[in-house]
Order: sequence, then C-alpha cells, then structure tokens
Amino acid sequence: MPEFVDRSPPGECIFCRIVRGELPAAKVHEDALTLAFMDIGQVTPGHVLVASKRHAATLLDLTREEAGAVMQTAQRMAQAQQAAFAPDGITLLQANGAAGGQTVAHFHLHVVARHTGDGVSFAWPRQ
Ligand code: DGP
Repeated sequence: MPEFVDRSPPGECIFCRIVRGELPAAKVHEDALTLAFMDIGQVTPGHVLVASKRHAATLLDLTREEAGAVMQTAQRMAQAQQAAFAPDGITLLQANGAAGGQTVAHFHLHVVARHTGDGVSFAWPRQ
C-alpha cells in the first residue's frame, strides 16, 4: 500500500498551495471550481491532474457541483490531449484514500493519453 506523501492540514497541502500560486506548477486550465496542471511525474506526455480548487480530500468530500465541474474539465483535457498527441485512448484514474492508491490527500483526477503498446501499467494501488 502506498504511503501518503502529503498529509498536510487542509489548506496547507501541496495542491492547495499550487491553487494559490505558492508552489510552481504548469497550469493548463482554471475555472471557478477546478484547476488542471501537469503531473510532476508524467506517466505519458501530457499527463494532467484535474483538482478541485477547494480543499476536498477525496471524491466523497466534493459537492455535486464540484464533481460535475471536475468531469467537465477532464473532458476538456482529454480533448486537448486528443488534439495534441493523437492518442489511441485516454485513461482516467482517480484514487481515494491510501488503500485506494491516493498519495496526495486533495481530490484530483488523472487524465493520461495512451498509445497502443505504451506499456503503462495501472496497478492500484500504484507500485
Ligand atoms: P495519487 O497517487 O493518485 O494521489 O496522485 C498524486 C500525483 O500527484 C502523482 O502522480 C504525482 C503528483 N504530484 C505530487 N506532488 C506534486 C507536485 O508538487 N506538483 C505536481 N505538479 N504534481 C505532483
């Protein structure tokens, strides 16, 4: 089971600090409820995280409005990956809790462009 890499108090976690601009990140989309930025460990080129702007630890902590906004942003990111990388497929991954493979306790959804035979493995929890 993975260890949480960030157990900071709500409001002080890595992603809250990225949302506030206190930590650098390659931001690619922002709206009232969500922020999308490049994952620091690119599984494939263009690997994006869609996070809630408000600190919510997991899917269970999102409002219905936030949950809807996250999926709309994810679709925009998938469309951008399709245009930029012409992938054969796109994987969405969203982990909740350490047992679910989550390592940063601030809601985020991975959007990962895939090519046939890319060898990417999505064992959950990730190894
Ligand atoms: P998960 O294991 O599903 O909770 O995904 C956490 C992801 O967060 C992981 O793929 C790496 C990414 N990550 C961790 N720290 C940072 C950071 O400081 N900046 C960015 N851009 N991504 C980060």
